[in-house]
Amino acid sequence: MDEQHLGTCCVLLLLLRGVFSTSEVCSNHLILPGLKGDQGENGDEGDAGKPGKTGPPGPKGPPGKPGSDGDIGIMGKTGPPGETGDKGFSGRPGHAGVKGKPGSTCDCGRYRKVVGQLVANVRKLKNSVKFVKNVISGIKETEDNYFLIIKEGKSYSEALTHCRIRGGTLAMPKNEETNALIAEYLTQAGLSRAFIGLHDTEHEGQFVYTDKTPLQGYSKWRPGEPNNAFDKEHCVEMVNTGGWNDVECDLTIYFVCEFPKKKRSNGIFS
Ligand code: MAN
Ligand code: CA
Repeated sequence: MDEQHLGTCCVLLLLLRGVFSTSEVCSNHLILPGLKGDQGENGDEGDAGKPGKTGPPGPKGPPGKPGSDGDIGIMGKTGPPGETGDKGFSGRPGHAGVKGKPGSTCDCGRYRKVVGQLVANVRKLKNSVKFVKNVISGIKETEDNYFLIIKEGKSYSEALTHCRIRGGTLAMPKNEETNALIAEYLTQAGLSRAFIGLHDTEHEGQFVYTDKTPLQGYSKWRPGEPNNAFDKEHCVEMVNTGGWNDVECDLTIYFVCEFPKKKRSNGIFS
């Protein structure tokens, strides 16, 4: 092979560099370095760098402006009372009073006492007149008793006292004959109701007469009575049909007294 062919062969070999090893192909030949290539293109811009470390804290800032005023607080507790003030000045003397009546030589205290007694007696007399007026206006009787309607509104206990201080008690109808007589009496007097002497103030539901005796096989309760309405009814009224109803003892209504014609065996009127 001539020198020209040898050169051509080596150029080809150079082109094949990177595919085959030159030392293997051209081991017996001189291999010259090629020309320096053109400058390469600039590379792409690199990625953003990693964030830097947190710096040290900055210097302390200036103090802020004072805030606006707060709301007014709740009123405090009342303080303890102060000490008593000094006594005021005396007022000016008042005008002179009117001249008194001429004095007497009597023992006035004694007369005043007598007048007081007279006033009390007049009051008693007035009550007696009222009672007698009632008697005159009508009285009913059975074999054993007189019955009298008292047209004065009183509570049960006041009514009972009224009858007792006159020697009687509240009416105690213990049989149909007496009950019917009192009922007729109420109707004639134009009354619709009146207290009679029956109550259960000591034991609820156990009615006794004012002489403390229990019902004696006779009663005249209206239908549905006694019902102790509102748990407050412990005294008894009779209505003008003769029926009985338990009512409040504090009611103020007329009432019927009963007076025995003769003393009872124990010597008291009961
Ligand atoms: C009604 C009834 C009676 C009761 C009176 C009270 O008439 O309930 O039983 O005594 O009311 O006013
Ligand atoms: Ca009742």
